[in-house]
Amino acid sequence: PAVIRREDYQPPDWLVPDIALDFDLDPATTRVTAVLDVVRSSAHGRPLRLDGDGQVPTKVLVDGNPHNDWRMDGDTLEIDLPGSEHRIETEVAIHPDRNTQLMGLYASGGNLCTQCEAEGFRRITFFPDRPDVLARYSVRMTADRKRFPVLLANGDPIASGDAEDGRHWAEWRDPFPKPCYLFALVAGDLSANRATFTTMSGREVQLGIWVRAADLPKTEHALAALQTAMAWDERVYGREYDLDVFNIVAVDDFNFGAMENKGLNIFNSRYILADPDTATDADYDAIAAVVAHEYFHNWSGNRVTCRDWFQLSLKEGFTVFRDQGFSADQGSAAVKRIEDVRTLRAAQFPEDAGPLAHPIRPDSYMEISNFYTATIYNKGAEVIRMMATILGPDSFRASTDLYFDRYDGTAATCDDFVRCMEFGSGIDLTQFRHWYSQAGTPRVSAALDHDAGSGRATLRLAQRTAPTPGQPDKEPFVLPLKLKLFGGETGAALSNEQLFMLDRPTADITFDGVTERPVLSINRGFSAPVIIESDRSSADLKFLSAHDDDPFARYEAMQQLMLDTLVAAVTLGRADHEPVIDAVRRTLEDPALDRAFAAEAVLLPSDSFVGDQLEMVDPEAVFRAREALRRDLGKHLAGLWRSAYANASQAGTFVYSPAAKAARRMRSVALGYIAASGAEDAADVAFAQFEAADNMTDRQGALTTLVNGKSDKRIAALDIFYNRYSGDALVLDKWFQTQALSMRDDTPQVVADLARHPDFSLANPNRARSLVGAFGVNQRAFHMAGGAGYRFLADHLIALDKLNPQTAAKLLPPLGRWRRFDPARATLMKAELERILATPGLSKDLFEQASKSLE
Ligand code: DPP
Ligand code: ZN
Repeated sequence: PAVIRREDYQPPDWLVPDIALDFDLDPATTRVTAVLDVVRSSAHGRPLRLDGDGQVPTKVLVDGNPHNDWRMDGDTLEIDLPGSEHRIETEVAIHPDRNTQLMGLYASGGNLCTQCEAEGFRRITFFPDRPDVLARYSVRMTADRKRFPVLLANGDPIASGDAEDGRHWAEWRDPFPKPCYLFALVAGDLSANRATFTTMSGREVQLGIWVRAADLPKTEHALAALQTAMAWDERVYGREYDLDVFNIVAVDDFNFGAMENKGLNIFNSRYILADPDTATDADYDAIAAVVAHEYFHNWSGNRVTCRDWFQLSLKEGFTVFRDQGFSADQGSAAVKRIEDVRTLRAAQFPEDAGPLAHPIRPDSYMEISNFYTATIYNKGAEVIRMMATILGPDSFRASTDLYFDRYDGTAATCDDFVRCMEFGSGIDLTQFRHWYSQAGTPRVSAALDHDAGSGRATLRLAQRTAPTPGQPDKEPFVLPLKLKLFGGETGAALSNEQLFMLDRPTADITFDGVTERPVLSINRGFSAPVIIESDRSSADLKFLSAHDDDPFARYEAMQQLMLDTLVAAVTLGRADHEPVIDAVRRTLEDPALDRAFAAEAVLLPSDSFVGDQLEMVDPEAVFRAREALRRDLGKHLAGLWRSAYANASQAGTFVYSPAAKAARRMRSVALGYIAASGAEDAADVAFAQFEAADNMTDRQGALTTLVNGKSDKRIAALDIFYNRYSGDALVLDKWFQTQALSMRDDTPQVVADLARHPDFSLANPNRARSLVGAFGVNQRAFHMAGGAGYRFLADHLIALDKLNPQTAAKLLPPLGRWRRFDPARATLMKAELERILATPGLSKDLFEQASKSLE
């Protein structure tokens, strides 16, 4: 496949100020007529080139007349045109019910819907499918009235009426010029939960969340989140909504989480539907975050869009940063930061350390779908966060105002954004731009010396970033590091928090008047997305975990203490569990601590995060070390876990409030430790919780504990769960996923059996991810000796590639991590990558991921 390079960008030869689309909708064959007003963009003689995907036009008219000067160049329709402005009409026939890629126009649950980002619009009609061609759309749809009573598109509804043969039609118009990736239509049998929102200038917006009628009661949370998000974006970023309607449609078959189409968001139903019986607290939180994210795109993405797909992080990194800020404001900001950093470390750090590493603004790609990554999204958000930190809140807001103002209605670049940060603040970000061009996670070593005699402490900092594919040498990054010193004896603050910019390979910072032995608190709030290497002792980490006044730093000290302990256990074969036990005890006993924070702080780092710290991952040794520490924590603190469990078992019915969420979280964490201790009644306690639960958080928490344990009660619980929810796809996903994530010895076999379960299907992306995706990130099960896990993943990727290459390619990365494992495992993993590459008819999606993983 061809490699597309950022440096080859050329502005479009032809612009399309207006497009009128006419859809004669039918699941088997839909006829699409497109009328494009095209304008030659400069004095060039090149033909008009319109992207397609596998179709040939059934009609081509130029200025109303049949036209013969056209040809197909592969999938591209090329038309010779004499003048500088023409009206082009094409017609194609497409087949939604055969569209298993879920890109373009497709059928889901009897309804028709679209997904066009990144390059799906070309599967609907011929068009310059690139984000810098902005058009005003008018859309007419005709469809069977019974099957498709609701017809939605972008913008505002204009007119509707009856047609012949039981059909009806509707017209929509979107006054805002937009790139074609934001086009959407939906035709279906749907009902709306409606509300209004009055914007800051007093306009009333009609809101609608469209679902199957039976699902209407599950849309309340999403609708409330939408209203909250609209108000938040006005207050925090000064952004007002711009159309008279805002619709969201939930569909069951969806590659992404959701899509920000102008005025008509289309969502994976997992990010809309919730009630206490079927959704966990984490689901509720994710729904609010994704609803906000897609809504925020109306400005960061739609009003200001991307010049080309290399700029994807311009909208995604910024919008993730915006949704993180929104979520932080809805509950515990400290816990939200912990969760976001955990996600970054679980998904992005491994990407940066592996064969698929790329900068947040990549230089090349074969298939853009492969670049919807944790790097573009989550590291992209961290890069925006660093600029916000460097600028300070007022300058940052002035700079985002400037950005929205200056680039409204245009297709911009990452550099345009950074330049607005510079203009708005007067701060030079020249060197900071390395974050856009260089991949890899910087490592910062921090060594603190103290001379008691002179009262001087010296902090020696050094940064280095390992080579990544195509980038052997790195320039130093600008790292905003928040620092503070505490007295190791008195616990007093020895300095104020300071923001130090590490912009050279090394730097020394001196602190005077340091009269007692100092303890270093560094990268507070995770102010830079780096790995800190410091030589802090267990005693110092234990101290910080109890005394640091930055909640993230406190969490981090505990994590580091746990990691050091687990790494020692794996590499030396023994470890002293006492400091961790002591630190966890203090956290549980500290009455001043928010329970939500405490529940996160006492969790051990995941198997894979421990593995990431090792020269070479030994999955079984990591598993054993972690289990041993869990067992000791469970046993030594048994009384505390029991009382934490009892205290968290609130009476009364379910409420979704920060305090109730914190209690449920602590309850599941405590239950996990009670089970880890080997207590004889653990399975009974878990099963009782499972049966008595009036909400999914408690029910799934108990199920997870049982599914990780040895008791036969897990079989009963799984059966009860399955039967209770057999009609609910989103909950069945949890049933598959919980088993795929189990730490039990038999997980590979269980997963292989589940892949033959009648409810398993690769055709639905959520279901594929719930089993195949979850298994791939279960470090112990996936890497069990013999390579059965590798074969399982490769078999399913090859099968899924034939249906939905985009979703298949996203599940490949676990196989690409072979360099991190012993030669026996590495050989088996490489063999599976080679087998994938040798598959006839492989998609470019999977080809790119597999071939880069072998390089
Ligand atoms: N729908 C995806 C997102 O919002 C891609 N834009 O991130
Ligand atoms: Zn997004």
